[in-house]
Amino acid sequence: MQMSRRKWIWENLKGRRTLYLIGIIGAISYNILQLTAPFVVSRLIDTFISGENAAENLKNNRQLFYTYILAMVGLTLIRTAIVYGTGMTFESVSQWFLYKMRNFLYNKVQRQDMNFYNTYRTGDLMTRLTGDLDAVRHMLAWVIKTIIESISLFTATMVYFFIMDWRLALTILVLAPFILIVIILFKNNVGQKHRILREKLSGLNTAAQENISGNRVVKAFAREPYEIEKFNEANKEFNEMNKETALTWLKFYPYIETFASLMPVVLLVVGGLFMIDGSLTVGEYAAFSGLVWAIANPMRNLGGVINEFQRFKAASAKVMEIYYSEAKIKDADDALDKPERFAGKVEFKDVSFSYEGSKLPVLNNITFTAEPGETVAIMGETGCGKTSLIHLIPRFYEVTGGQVLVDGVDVRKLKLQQLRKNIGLATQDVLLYSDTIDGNIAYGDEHLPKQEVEKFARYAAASDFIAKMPEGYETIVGERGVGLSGGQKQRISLARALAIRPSILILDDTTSAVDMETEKQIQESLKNLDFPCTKIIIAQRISTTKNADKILVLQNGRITEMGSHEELIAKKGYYYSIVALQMGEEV
Ligand code: DUT
Ligand code: MG
Repeated sequence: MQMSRRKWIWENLKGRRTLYLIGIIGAISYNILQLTAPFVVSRLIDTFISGENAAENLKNNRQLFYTYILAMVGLTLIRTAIVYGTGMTFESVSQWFLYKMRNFLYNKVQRQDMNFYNTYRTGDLMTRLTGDLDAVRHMLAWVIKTIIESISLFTATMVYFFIMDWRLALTILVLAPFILIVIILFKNNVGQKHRILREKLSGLNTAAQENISGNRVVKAFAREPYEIEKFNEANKEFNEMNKETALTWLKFYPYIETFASLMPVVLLVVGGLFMIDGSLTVGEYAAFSGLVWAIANPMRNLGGVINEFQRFKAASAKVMEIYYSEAKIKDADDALDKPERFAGKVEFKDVSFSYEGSKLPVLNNITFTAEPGETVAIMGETGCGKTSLIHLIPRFYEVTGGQVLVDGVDVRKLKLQQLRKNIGLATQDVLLYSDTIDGNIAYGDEHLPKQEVEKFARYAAASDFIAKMPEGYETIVGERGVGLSGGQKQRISLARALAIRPSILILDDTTSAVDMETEKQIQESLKNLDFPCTKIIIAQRISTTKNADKILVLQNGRITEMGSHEELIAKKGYYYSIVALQMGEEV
């Protein structure tokens, strides 16, 4: 359940609440201390300069004079110390909050399911974890502090004025409502703008992120000018919205400024009149004129505070959305604990599946079993649902009908972590990290000894080309595997999948980009792995499928043929036609 903004912040300040409250108290106290200097000055003036016995006091009561001066210096020092301490407190609490929250959100994002990643754009997520989160920190560090400062200064001064002369204080309250009205108008006006501004920033980040990571496509199509123009467009929109938001304040500012500047004038005139008619002493008038800024400044600050607050509101909504997002696919409360290695039996029972938001079923009535140690090959034309099918085994998506069972247990009843640790998956579009080849292969098991890394590279027929690289296993591959060929990347990704010694190995077209000879080599080592393993292999080549224990032919999301190589040839259906086609090609 989503809490209100205030509760959310308070909840997440747990651990630093006391410190934060100390900061707030600090801000209140140093603002009250602002009054001491004018107060002491008024005492000084009335006692030693303009009061009835001023001359006499100055002569006989030097002691008191020095006390006043010392008090003023002392209080100023104390005040400075408090200002410093308070600033440090707000800064450290807000930085602590930022750090904690960013880790928490990153964690959240990491644990989301596929649907989440299909919904949110990377650039938008990045904006939430950086700019938006920083706006929340700014709220904690600056906005709240400024609000506290303004309110306490204003209130303290008002109380002091009331004590000095209530009529004078009332004069201020007559002007205040005008300022308030302007402020409310401004708030409504600027809030909407901040929401749009925030979307524009996210759009800008998304444009940059997509263009940079997709730069090879951009280059291939020589679309740089188009992309630059597109970015320029996003940049311009952001820039214009930014200007518009800033201008909103400039539109309201003159009114606030007029009232804020008018206030001292009115006060000084009214105060002057009171002094002339004797109800205000010269000292009091001095204190009072020395404090009119303490009334005017908080009014001036209000605009900035409200502006920042609206920015916070827009940003925090985005941050809180991620904060409260829940992965739909997660461990069931009564999930089975199965810490031991799985046997590797995979069963589909009348499974149907469609992607969220689309009614069209991608898979229908899929039923088959892969016994532990068996090899099941899946074949079928592009778009028939092969990748969708294998993604149901590690429970990347939830079935819409039927059941997927691993070791006889519905995957929805297994712990995700335990289930996925038993599955080695080499995906269709290979993603490698900017790390060494060694680091990429050992991704699933960081303590994998070097000989093991090399062994799995050998299994994946990758050791030869790795040996030829300048720094061998220590060669750093660029972002997403730049610097390697498609087939090389596939082989590293295969070695990575093997390196966790999975009970279930899933290969999604993993050898599509390697040559026939290398593929034969890979098939050979997959047959002779030194650990038991069920293999589910999506492949287009007969050379891969023919040795499988079972071949599934998928057409339009349905299994239309199932059996061994020989059985399916005898059937003279789709599989047979593919065999004929590929044999013809090979000879
Ligand atoms: N599909 C979606 N959303 C996705 C992925 C796929 O709607 O996130 C659709 C596209 C396609 C169908 O599901 O019509 C099956 O896609 P899949 O990727 O499973 O097809 P494939 O058999 O793996 O095709 P290929 O051989 O091209 O990899
Ligand atoms: Mg696919």
